[in-house]
Amino acid sequence: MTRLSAITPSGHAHVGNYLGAVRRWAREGSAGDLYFVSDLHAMTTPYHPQRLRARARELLAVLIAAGIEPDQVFVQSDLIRQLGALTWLLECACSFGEAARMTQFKDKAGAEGRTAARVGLLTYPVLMAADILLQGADEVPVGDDQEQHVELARALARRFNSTYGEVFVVPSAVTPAAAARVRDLADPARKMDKSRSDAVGVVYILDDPDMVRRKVKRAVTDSLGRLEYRPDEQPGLANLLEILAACTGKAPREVADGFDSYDRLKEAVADALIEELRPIRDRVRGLLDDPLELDNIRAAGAVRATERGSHRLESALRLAGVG
Ligand code: AQP
Repeated sequence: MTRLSAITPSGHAHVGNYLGAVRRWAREGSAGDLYFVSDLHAMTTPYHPQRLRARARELLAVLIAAGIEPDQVFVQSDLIRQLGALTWLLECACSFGEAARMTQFKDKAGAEGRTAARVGLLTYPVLMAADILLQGADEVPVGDDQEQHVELARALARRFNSTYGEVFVVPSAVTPAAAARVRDLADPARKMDKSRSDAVGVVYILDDPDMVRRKVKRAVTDSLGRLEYRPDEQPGLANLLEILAACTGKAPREVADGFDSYDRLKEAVADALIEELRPIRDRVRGLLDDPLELDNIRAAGAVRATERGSHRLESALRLAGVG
């Protein structure tokens, strides 16, 4: 059984990525799982090439530092030739209407105006289908926002299999067990985001302890002065309680009982986050300072993922009458 998950280098990794995804992958994943840095997905909107390269490297280091086995990781663009070929086959099996009705496309292209949007923004769900189908993933854990993309991958796999011949595993979308949805400390109405330009409410994995403390101290709460876990009425406070709960393994309500002031709670959240992130940050820095180790992990991951997908791609090309 293969489960496939990814993280996009659209910015520096933050505590939401860590508590909500990467730490769980490391702790709860199984040996057959695959994790990749989806750098090609970070190109659908304007981006900076050197920054993309550096962030892809940083995220690969984060996966390893969090405890994911090096033989389970790879970087997407290391498979760009295979993925490019498979994406084309799948694009030729995908209708314009199917791609254009993806909610994410409508949301993101809506902001820019559809005609100005990059074609890659329209077609990246097909690239995502290629990511999944090339590796023969059985399951793809996704949040609500990505479920539609896995549906597309299922539809394309079925269509290709029935039109040209059986080659692809039809994947399922699985909903991961509820995880902390970490919200922005400065704006608890929004989730913590990598690509946010204003970083005051985003705690990055690589932030030093002083910075973490400063951001937590400035976290928006409320003027009610009630130390209770009430996410609807007190979202900022609830976010802090959830973060502390995720770091201590307790329930947010239980955490709330231990404090009598917002300031003390913030101190405790800052302490817990600093300790939670310290070993990860140290290991990420170590990996970034030792390019050889990270290069070796990356190169081995590329070979494994390429080999894993090559027979499927060869069969698909043959069945499609090309190559
Ligand atoms: N705030 C969050 N709380 C909990 N989990 C989160 N994830 C992202 N933000 C939070 C989870 O991290 C994994 C990798 O995320 P992604 O690279 O697919 O990025 P994303 O979901 O689009 O959100 P980001 O990290 O904030 O990036 P941008 O700014 O580009 O949207 C996923 O499992 C995700 O659920």
